[in-house]
Amino acid sequence: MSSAPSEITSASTTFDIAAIRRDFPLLDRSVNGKPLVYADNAATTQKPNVVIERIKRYYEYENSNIHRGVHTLSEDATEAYEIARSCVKQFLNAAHESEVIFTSGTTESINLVAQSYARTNLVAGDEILVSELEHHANIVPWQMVCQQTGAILKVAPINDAGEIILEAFAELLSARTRIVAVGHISNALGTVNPVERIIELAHEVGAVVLIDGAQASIHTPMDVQALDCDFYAFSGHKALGPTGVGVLYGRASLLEAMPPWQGGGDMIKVVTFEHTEYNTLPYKFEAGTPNIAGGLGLAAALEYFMALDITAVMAHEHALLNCAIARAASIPQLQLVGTAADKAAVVSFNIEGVHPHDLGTLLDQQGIAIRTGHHCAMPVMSRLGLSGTARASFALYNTEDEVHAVFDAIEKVLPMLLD
Ligand code: C6P
Repeated sequence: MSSAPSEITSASTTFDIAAIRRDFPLLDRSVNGKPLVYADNAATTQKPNVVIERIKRYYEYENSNIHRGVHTLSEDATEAYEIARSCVKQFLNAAHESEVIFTSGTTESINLVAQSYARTNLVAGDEILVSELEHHANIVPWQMVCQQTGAILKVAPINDAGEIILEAFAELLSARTRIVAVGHISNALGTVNPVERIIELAHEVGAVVLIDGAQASIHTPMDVQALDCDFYAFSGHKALGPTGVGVLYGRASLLEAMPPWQGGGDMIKVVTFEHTEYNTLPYKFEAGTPNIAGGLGLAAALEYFMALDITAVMAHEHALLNCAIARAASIPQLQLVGTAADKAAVVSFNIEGVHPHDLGTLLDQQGIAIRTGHHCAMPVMSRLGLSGTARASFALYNTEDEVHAVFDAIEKVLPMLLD
């Protein structure tokens, strides 16, 4: 590759919260005249300088289409994109680069499996098993496949704490179960699901397992080979990377046998009007010009993350969770929603007599960003008898002071809301 004008470096190679915060320029801004407290990381994370710079460098210096040109720019961009794929492979601990398919995000990754694997392999009477916790992106694509094939969608129940009831899950498994699709971590409640056990149980009945890792990618150790899942989906933008790019990991033996989902350039070897020969993996599933800058930005994000002490990151996020739970417990009107034993740093709650949107709006005036509503998980809300919640979700760059700021602000606006 030709050398770039400047090398991109990251300040933090270990877990140093002050250094980490300096890497994220947006955290410095104020909102409504107050210092920003960004607690909406389950919706999307902020981006470190290395990601912003990587995308800028691509457009300033390297912009070219990939897998097509013989000129230097195109060859360089192609090489960079394939290095980005290797970086994702390393992040996931996939066995091979060909098992890493770039998509536009978790939603597209799940739809790809639904339309390529499930639509062609399932017949009427087959079953797809999801859980009550799922995000709409891990429900609706399966409902669509059920309509197309006559397969049946089964739903594993949760308990009042927001945990999948494993015994009930196991009872729903049978020889008819062809696909199990569950989230690694619930976006609405923060529950960390026992995916290792779920995968084991599903494999015992011969089902193929897709894990929706949108909320897990940078919040739990990642190893698709140790998990032994068949498919794993995640989004770049929830993993410190850009929007519009994501990943589908698939076991090579399954991907090989699956037909392409979309047709177009790059996913073919030979095209005639009589016959088209498809490309090899992973290109068979990457029709058209991909989000090249997005792929490079995602790799920069994952490299940044992998350079950190991941055990320390997890411990830090756990401390934030414990701090949030303790503060929540000190507000009598506040009711936590989702009290699983194993939780990520996502705290969902309601305040008696207060609409979550009203709370979110008043917190925004204090510079605090949280999400309110059903969190694209309406079935879990209805299971818990709620129309929505307020949700504070934290990431590696949040501090305990910020957790306190969220709850201090709730205490401050509460009298106005209850008036
Ligand atoms: N959850 C949230 O605020 P996309 O939009 O494709 O990047 O991710 C979809 C998705 C799938 N599964 C889970 C578990 C998710 O949390 C999300 C996105 C965001 O909770 C936006 S609704």
